[in-house]
This record gives sequence, structure tokens and C-alpha cells, in this order.
Amino acid sequence: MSMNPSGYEEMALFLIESEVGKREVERFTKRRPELTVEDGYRIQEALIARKLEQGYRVIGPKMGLTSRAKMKQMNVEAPIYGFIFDYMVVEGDVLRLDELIHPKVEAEIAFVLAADVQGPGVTAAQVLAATEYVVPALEIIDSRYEDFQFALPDVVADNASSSRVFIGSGFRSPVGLELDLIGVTLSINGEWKDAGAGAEVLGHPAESVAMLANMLSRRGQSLKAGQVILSGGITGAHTLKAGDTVTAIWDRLGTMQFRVQ
Ligand code: OOG
Ligand code: MG
Repeated sequence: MSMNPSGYEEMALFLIESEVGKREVERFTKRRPELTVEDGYRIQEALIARKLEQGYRVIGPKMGLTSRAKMKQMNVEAPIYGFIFDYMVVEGDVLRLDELIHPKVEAEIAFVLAADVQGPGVTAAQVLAATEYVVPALEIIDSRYEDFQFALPDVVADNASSSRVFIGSGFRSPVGLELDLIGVTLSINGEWKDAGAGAEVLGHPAESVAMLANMLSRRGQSLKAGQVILSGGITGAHTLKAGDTVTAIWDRLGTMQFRVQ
């Protein structure tokens, strides 16, 4: 038997408890199929507010489900956003499995802006003009839901499965880089798992960041200078187990590697 939280606040606390207790929970839409994506964002807002109260800091917003690979893999049909917190950024090259439920890894391009970007009406060109650096990232997603299964309102509520992130050291100006053509290969234990190019992400990663600015503006929010903004998985997400070594080799952005312990 699982509890059945009612209000947005209660549902947010239910998800935080799942994260902290490292126990997967039943997705909300199983019992309440009427929940909407809008409800999902209200729950997410309550969850973010609680984490801020607890003293955690937002590193930046992230886009999710921006590639066909991801939408198909998760059986959902629209991009979503969430927020990355300071405690999610992994220092060093070890991912601790005992802190997580059933983590997966995906390769992404992150943006660091030199100036705030406020929607609506933001274009990819405006995002690129405001971008100070791009940097490769390996995002670790860890849905709080049983078997990593959810509908869109559930995953929105769950802060888009945000869990951990490795940020690469290759900070580069986007000037002269064709981010849509930048490729990455993802291997685990030397075995090739996946590959893709920036174009997997809505045609161009800057399109995704522009869409993020426009989505945030509906709730009176904007992208801020200095934030690290994940533009969405280029590859599919791959399940991790103890002992794995994950390697991402990026065209022009360097190589990233970490171990799972
Ligand atoms: C939702 C998070 C998706 C991405 O980059 O597509 C995401 C999920 O797949 O669990 O972060
Ligand atoms: Mg992601």
C-alpha cells in the first residue's frame, strides 16, 4: 500500500522523501489520471520552493525530452523543464550509487550566459548572442517513480528526473562552433552505447534554450547570466551499475569520464 498525497505541497514532499530515502514511489497518474502538465509544474514549484528553504541553490534550469530519442524512450511527447541544484553537481569523477535509486546517464551540451535572457519571443540567435560559454555535460537522471515509468505530469512534478550532473572542463565560446554538428559518443566499460549530434536537440541546442526561456516566461521567470543551463539529452539515457566506467568523447569539446561506485 502506498500513501496517496492530495495537495501540491504534499505531493512535492512525497517526491522529496522518495529522493532522500532513495525509494521509488508510485507515479501520481496511476491513481489520478486527470492530473495535467500544469498540475505537474505546480507540484514542481512547491518542490523547488522547499529545496530553496532547505538552503540549496539553483545552478540553472534544464530542458528535458527535447530529442526524438528521449521522447521515444520515455514514451512522452513534449519538452519539459526542471532545475539543477548545487548539491547535484558532482565534484571529481565518481558517481555514488548508494545516494541514488536507478540512475541513468545522458550526454548534453550546457550553456553559460553572459546576460539574462527573458522571453517570450526569444530566438536561438538571441540565445547564442547572449552565450558566454558552452560546456559538455553528463547528466544523471534518476526518476523517483517505479521502474522509471511516468506520464508527462509525473515527470514534470519530479523536477524532470534531475539528480546529478558532471560538468566538463571544456568551456568554449560558441562563436565558430556549429553546435548542431558537434557529435558525441557514449561508451560504458569500453563498449559503445550511443552517439548523436547537437541537432538531435530540436535541430540545434540553442533552439532548446530559446524554448526554455519562452516556457519560463509564462511563469514570470527568465534565464540568468552565470547559470549553467542543460539543453537536453543528445543521446538516449543509459542505466548505470556499480563498477561501470562511463566515457563520453566529444567532437571539439573534449573527453569526459567517470566511475560508478
Ligand atoms: C526526464 C528527464 C529528461 C533530458 O535531457 O531529456 C532529460 C527523463 O527522461 O526521465 O533530462
Ligand atoms: Mg537531461
